[in-house]
Amino acid sequence: MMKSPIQDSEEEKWIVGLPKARFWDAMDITQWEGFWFGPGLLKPASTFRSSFQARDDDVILASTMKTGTTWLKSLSLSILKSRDGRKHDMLATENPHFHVPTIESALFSTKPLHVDIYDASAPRLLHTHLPYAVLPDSVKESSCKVVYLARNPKDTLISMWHFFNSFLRPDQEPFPLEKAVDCFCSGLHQYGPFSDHVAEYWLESRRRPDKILFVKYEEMKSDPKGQVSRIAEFLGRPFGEEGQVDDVLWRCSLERLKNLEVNKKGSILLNVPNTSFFRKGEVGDWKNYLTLEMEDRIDQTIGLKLEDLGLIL
Ligand code: PAP
Repeated sequence: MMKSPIQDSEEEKWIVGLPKARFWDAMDITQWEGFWFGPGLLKPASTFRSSFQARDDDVILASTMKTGTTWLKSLSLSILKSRDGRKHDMLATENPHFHVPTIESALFSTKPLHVDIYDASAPRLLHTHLPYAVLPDSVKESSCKVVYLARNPKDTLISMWHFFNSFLRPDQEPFPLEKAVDCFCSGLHQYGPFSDHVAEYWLESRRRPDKILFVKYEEMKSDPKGQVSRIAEFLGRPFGEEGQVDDVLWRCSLERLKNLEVNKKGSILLNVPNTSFFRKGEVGDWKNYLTLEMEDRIDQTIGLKLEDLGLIL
């Protein structure tokens, strides 16, 4: 594995000087290049940025948190590496995050990794939560492909709220939703601001549609066959046989993944239980939680900003 060209001491110095904030009651976050990062992620993010050499046949999945990454990882893995799931179903043996590592978390992990992200077999299938601005130049300049998954901000927030609540002790109250909305609207959360994260990839995907495929979670739900075929074509692996798309969709379905033994126990990363990646997977679940006032705040800040760029989520 390649070493960071930045020495530890130097690196700590630049991190110490960056703006800090508290994200909900969950963690300290640090601002770098206009975005907020959770503890320990800046060093791997800068290592990735400065030393990763993309290959032309790499596939990089990208997303901000809780937009359906686990689904996109499962689908892309099935399209690229586990086409004939009846013979070789990789999802049945390990959690999708095991097979498709999130680069910055993988570099950060203290656990020995099963894949060396630098030496993984081609085509390398990797993921990042990092904003477009901090992707390595080699990712931007090589012919590697990027698939970005976006989701409605209100559903993303509710998914995030449940995710962090799942780590609370039974005697702890959930973080007040009102405050969670405040933080989300002002961009104070891991990989936030949400609108800037989405906007950067959106604009770049419009500038270079052959390089970045922009996918919406809601369209995956309403037209799964169409969207998965679109991803497969973009990755140069269109479906041929009748029934292949249905098979991939079934293997990657929330119902199936949630009930696989491998996802009902254990944790893939830093005590994040595998179960926490699978919840309801519904469009519009926010309606069960947000007041009209909260809805309006998100629409007027994040929603309008994206609409101005021609993006409706
Ligand atoms: P991450 O950022 O921690 O990787 P991510 O996978 O992006 O999480 O998002 C989790 C959301 O995707 C959950 O949404 P919910 O909280 O609204 O339910 C989860 O249920 C949903 N999800 C996970 N797997 C699937 C799947 N196979 N199909 C559809 N949605 C899924």
